[in-house]
Amino acid sequence: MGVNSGKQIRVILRWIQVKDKLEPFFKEYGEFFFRTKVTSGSMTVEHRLPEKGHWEISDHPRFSRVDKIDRILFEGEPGDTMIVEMFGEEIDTLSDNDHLDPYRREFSGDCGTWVGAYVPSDEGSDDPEEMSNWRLRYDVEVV
Ligand SMILES: [Ca+2]
Ligand SMILES: [Ca+2]
Ligand SMILES: [Ca+2]
Repeated sequence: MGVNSGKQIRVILRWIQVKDKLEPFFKEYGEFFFRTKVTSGSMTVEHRLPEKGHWEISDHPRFSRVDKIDRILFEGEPGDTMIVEMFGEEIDTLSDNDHLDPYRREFSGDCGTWVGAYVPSDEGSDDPEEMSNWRLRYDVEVV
């Protein structure tokens, strides 16, 4: 019996914001898609955002954020640990895609302690959710 047996958690991605469009200065936006991967216990759940195609995202502060994503990345019984990973790519046709910094956060122990909003700029200068070229928010809930 694991410490989290019989419990249910949910991980919900709220928004992402791109700080570098990874395109030449004369292009207004980049063509982005994201992959998410949450591993807990024997379960690994992956998603692509958007499901097909890409989002056009500028790095102008007014147009750099994809809001209200509200996508459930994981729902179920957690194991003793959980690893949340997210990857972003900017699609280029004449060269390899550009990559955003990979995101990773590990949780362990009682899943009650995992509950919260994981946001940029609440953990000082090396906040995991505040990366060099993008930032994000997701929530962990015990259902
Ligand atoms: Ca590019
Ligand atoms: Ca491009
Ligand atoms: Ca944070």
